[in-house]
Parts: sequence; structure tokens; C-alpha cells
Amino acid sequence: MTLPRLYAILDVGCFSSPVSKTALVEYARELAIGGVTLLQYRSKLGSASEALSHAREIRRVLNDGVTLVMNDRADLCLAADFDGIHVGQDDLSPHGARKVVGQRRIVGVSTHNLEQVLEADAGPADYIAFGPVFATASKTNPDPVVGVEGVRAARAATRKPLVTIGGITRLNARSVIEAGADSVAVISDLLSHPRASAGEFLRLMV
Ligand code: TZP
Ligand code: MG
Repeated sequence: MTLPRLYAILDVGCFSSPVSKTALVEYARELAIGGVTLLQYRSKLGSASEALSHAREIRRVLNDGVTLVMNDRADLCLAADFDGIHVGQDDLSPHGARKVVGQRRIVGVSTHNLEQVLEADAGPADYIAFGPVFATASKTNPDPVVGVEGVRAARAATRKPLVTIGGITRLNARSVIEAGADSVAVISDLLSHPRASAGEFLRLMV
């Protein structure tokens, strides 16, 4: 697969509670208008039924121009007719996720050090996410930051598509791409003006 430069993550935890499905869908739409073509739905706190309801509505409203990836849950990926599943080190293995979603959907995996990158490289994941590159407030108990030098080392360790994540903003995104990342995954720096910010990210990484 070829990754777009920007991989937007819609993290339900960043929306004020009670979470409005309309607000989530509107956010996803704004990102899409801003040029986002790869979007992950991430919900760490709510129920599975709520996540499925959000995901189905996002799937319904966004046309096929946006590739939708479900965080953590392969079952919800299938139930919402998403295009892929993203697993972390404590979730289903990429192999297990692949068994659930099949060959035609995307499987992505998070890694936090070179050993994990090499393991992911040898497995069935379609892309490898690596980070946190910089300090992040969007993840509970994040692993140690890997820095731009870490990205360079990860790039040398795999030929699979490489997504970088963690503290990436419009100010530092270019440095991460120049270190060899194919794509940057972003939560915070899209939140306040999703359409305009997505457009800026994409322009500065051409
Ligand atoms: N995994 C590593 S860092 C991170 C995740 C999910 C959070 C990234 O969010 P932000 O706000 O772009 O730093
Ligand atoms: Mg996970």
C-alpha cells in the first residue's frame, strides 16, 4: 500500500462528553474536505456499541475517498465496514488481526523500539507505525520518545510503509518526513481547525 503523507486520527477522548456523534462526524467531514484520505477512529473509553455507532455513521457519511481504519478492535472494523485495523503491542497480533479481517483489508501495527519494528517487519502488517517521536499528551503512559534519529533508524530497519506518531505538528512534520517517514499520524494538531490544518499539513509535506 502507499500511505498518504497525513494519517489523521479521530480520538473520541478529545471530544467533550457526553460525546456527540454529530460532532464526531462533522469533524471527520472537515478533515476529508481538508484533504485527509486516511483516517483512524480511536475510542479508548466508551462502549463497543457506542464505538460501532460512531464508526458506522462515519463510514456512511464519508464517501469511498477516505480509507477508514479502526483502532484496536478487529470485530468493529468488520462490523462498521472499515477498510483496516490498527493494533498495538497489547492488542491482537498482526497475524491474529489478519485472520479476522482477511487479506483485502489493511492491518497496521504500532511499534515503539527497533526490536518491535523488526518483528513487525517480519509479520503480515501492511504498515508499521513508530513512536512517540516527540512528547505527546494524547496517549496514556506513552513509551519513551524515539526522536527524529529514532525515525531514521526505523527507516533503515524496514521497507514497509512507515507511519510516525506522537507530538507531530505542522512545525515538525517535515523533519520527520525528511528522516524517512512515509506518513505522519496526528491527533492534537488537527483538533482546533481540522479542515485548514489538514490542508496545511498536506501542503508542507509535498
Ligand atoms: N501512539 C503513540 S503517540 C500517540 C499514539 C496514539 C498519540 C499521538 O497524538 P498527538 O496528539 O498527535 O501527539
Ligand atoms: Mg491498541
